[in-house]
Amino acid sequence: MPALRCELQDGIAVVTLDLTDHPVNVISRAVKDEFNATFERLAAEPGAQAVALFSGKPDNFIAGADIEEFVKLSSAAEAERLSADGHEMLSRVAAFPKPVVVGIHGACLGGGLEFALACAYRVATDHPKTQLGLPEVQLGLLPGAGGGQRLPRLIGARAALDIILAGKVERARKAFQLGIVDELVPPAILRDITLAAAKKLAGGWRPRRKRPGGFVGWVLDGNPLGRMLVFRMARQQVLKQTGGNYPAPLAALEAVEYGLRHGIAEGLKREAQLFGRLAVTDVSRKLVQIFFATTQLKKDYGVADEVKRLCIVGAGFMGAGIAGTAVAQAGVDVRMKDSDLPRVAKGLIAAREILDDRLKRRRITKYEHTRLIALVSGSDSYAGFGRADLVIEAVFEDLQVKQQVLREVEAATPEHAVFASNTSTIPITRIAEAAQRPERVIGMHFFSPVARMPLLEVIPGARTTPGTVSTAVAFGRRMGKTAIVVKDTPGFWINRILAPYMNEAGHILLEGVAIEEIDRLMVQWGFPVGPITLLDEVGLDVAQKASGVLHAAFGDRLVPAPVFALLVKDGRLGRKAGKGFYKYANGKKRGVDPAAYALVGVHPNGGVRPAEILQRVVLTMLNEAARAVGEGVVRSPRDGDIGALFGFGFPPFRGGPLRHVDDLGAARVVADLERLADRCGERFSPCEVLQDQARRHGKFYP
Ligand code: T1G
Repeated sequence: MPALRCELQDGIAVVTLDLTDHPVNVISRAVKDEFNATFERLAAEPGAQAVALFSGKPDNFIAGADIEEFVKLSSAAEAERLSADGHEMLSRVAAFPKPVVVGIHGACLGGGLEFALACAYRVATDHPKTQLGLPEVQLGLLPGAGGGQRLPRLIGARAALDIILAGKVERARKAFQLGIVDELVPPAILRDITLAAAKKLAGGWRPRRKRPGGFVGWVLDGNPLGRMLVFRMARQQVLKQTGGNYPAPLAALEAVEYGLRHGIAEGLKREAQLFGRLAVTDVSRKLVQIFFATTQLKKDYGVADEVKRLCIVGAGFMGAGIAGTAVAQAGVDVRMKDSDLPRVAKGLIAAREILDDRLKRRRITKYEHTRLIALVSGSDSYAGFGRADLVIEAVFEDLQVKQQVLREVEAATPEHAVFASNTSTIPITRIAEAAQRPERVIGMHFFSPVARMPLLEVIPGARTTPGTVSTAVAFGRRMGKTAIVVKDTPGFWINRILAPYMNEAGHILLEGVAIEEIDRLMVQWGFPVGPITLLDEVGLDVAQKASGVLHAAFGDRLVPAPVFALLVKDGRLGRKAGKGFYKYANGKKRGVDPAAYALVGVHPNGGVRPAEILQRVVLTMLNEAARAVGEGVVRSPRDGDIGALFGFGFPPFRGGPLRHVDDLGAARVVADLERLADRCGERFSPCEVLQDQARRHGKFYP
């Protein structure tokens, strides 16, 4: 079926793009050929004074170039050719002898936005589904169809770099404020306004656009010295954020700078060369695999019951975080309950702060803020639970307390209501022993802070039904979470593989390695923060409790590092207590607290070599991850890797712990673990899964 439909309407060629065999519009080679043929025909069509392009999809404009296509590219030269073909097509659109106007509704990303940028005029709908951006660096690429050349010239270098280097996607209103979009309209009149603009342009009218980037943009972008300053600062920022592990943002920076210096034609050539090189890197392959894995994950677990009212028991830090995030993301009616009204009031304030933050960052309008605030209510009784579809408890981490809450909730809620526990250490099956309806009991383990951490672990108990799993997963997704279903075993997935990683950091600290050195090495390896900083963020009391549960369940392999207990005893709970391994003041980290060393009875003396630190901290996690996969803790290596990436920032360019085992090779991992076991103790003995893979030359991703 052709992707383009074309009809003449009152002197305007109305072109509709609709890939009927694909859920979203993408620009593939075939679509490119159709565009070229169509524009060639329209150039000679006397009945067409202008072109107006729309998407035939209900809520998707163009999702970019066809990712499926460029993952098949085998050489840089081939990828460079693909990019150059895109340039040829869009240069034809940009130089088209008649005005080309696009009416954008839905996602307009990557090559889709690059197509729109080549057009003469852009109209977009003011709708949450209408998002515009150049997310290519998220795939280890750079905008390969002229985005790095046209966007800086439209909105200024700084604003363009802000979008390109972070792979940002902006809502339509922001895109309009930046000048990417010329008109912002309600969906109902998108077609009319777009056709009217095409008519006006056909009659010779031209839009008056503000200077790209405004006065400051003119000063900085408009002269070599200003531009050099902008690019130097941008380069420093990229290196600081990526640690040099991600080549794409630096390449994108080079393409933009080169084009501004040597003109669009030369810029496009450099862009194609750089795109070619990036497209065949291992980093890009890994990031594209993550995109497809997360996309597939969205499809698992079938159809769920609609949750219209969420109730939350426990208005503390986690409960309020869940409430605020649920309202902000899912726009659902939320009722919080705690034992007394002062606690409820505190929870409501904390939940509201999440909405206030969204308003402050212009993620929502004042009207939306007011509407969402009205959705959150609270009480010190179960009043209002009679209409609950889902109840999430976030009360004190104690089995009896949770079972009592479960009994009370079942008495107050309808038969169909799902009861979810936010527990991080107690088996769901144990909690469900107190249930009248154990099939509706499940775990929904959120990570702190709920508003920012993207992962949700969904844990079915022994008698939880698939429908309950689907409801919990679907609602987690409505909250903007990436949900993985994990087995009801101690520590579930994230805490299970983080525990040995954190323990090993504690052991290495006791061997005289400085706290900053341990954290620096792991950040350099690709983590967002080091293990010691992570302990302070999570809370040392929480870490101690979780590692105690794992030690009890899995034996000495996971014995907690003694340092945790020593700091907890001294009230050093981490950031939330203003002190842990680091000191904190006014919410900011103020460096390592020397008193922490005194407390654990060690003074940094250099200790273990960096290479060994890395090996011990990383391999102990890989070993536990392989073991847990073998026990079925996660449903697939894909889920385990996605969980580690979204749960605690395992370096995406390494693909996840299981992909990393594949890259290293099981035989090498086993040999290294055996050497560490000889030197540092039994906790490093390679698990059976790895030994078996080493023997069979097997892989987690065959
Ligand atoms: N190419 C191929 N398939 C794509 C695709 C793409 N660009 N985008 C989505 N799909 C598939 C996806 O795999 C899934 O397939 C289905 O569409 C629905 O996706 C030259 C080089 C657009 C916001 O990075 O962010 O342009 O599993 O479940 O939740 O400079 O998809 O159903 O068979 O995610 O409604 C840049 C990636 C490409 C955007 C829609 N573009 N896509 O979300 O649906 S590189 C992107 C998304 C590029 C140029 C460069 C989202 C979405 P299946 P979905 P959704």
